Amino acid sequence: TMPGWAVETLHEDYAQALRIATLLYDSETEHQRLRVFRNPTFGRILTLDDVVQTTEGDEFIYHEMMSHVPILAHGAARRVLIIGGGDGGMARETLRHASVEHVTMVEIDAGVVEFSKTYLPSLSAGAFDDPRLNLVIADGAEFVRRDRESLGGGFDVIIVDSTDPIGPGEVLFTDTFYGRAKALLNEGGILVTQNGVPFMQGPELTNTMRAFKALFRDWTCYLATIPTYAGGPMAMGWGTDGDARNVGLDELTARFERAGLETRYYTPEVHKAAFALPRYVQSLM
Ligand code: AG3
Repeated sequence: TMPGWAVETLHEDYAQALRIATLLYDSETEHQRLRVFRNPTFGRILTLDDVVQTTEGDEFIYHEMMSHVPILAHGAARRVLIIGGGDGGMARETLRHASVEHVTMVEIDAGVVEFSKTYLPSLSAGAFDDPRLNLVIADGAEFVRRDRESLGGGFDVIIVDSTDPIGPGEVLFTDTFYGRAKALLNEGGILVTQNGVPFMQGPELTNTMRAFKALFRDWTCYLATIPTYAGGPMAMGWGTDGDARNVGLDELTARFERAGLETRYYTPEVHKAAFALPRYVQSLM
């Protein structure tokens, strides 16, 4: 053990340690151990079961890339479903799109939402008060069993902002879950998932891509490098029966400007480039 450091042992042979300048919160919720501490480089850091979920310093990369890529690629997304995302960062970025009329966010752990509002207010930045947001405290795997009629319609974009496939998040990586999520997509809808860092968590990507291959006409992953998800770029799974992946740079640029988004990582060029996959990643899918 390293006193004064938060040691993450998500991987068998590799650990990362973050210095705890101030411990702000440490408790067990109904579902997981939740901790928040401050680190001078990354700001406040949220861990669940000792795995880094988000940090004030680098969360923008993850949240911008998981929301703006599918929403701008879709081009007319009105209804978005977020599975997980209790800290509110994904809802915040999604609701930046004036064209998005409705967001349903399904989080299993009310403790994470309540706690994030207090200890990580910059993550949600008011998103929980947006009248377009419908927050549901439920198991995402159960929620997707519902039919679209009972949900007021299908969704144009579904974002799975989960933990890693250990603990409560495990069911969000199954073929059954992906199939049910797909059934809730409108025509041309896009499913985007958090698939870990391929260099460190190869089987996770392989498993999701195998499932997507069977479900979607267009399936792949795209990449973004998030410093505290150590080990190289993270993979975001992408599945759709539409053509959104082929939207050209000029059109994406026009949509981005029309949306008037102020971003810190996302640009239309980064969007296009994120789909360029190194050979070792291709080999996992
Ligand atoms: N959800 C993704 C956590 C992934 C951590 N995994 C890892 N280091 N491989 C984060 C929730 C942010 N809203």
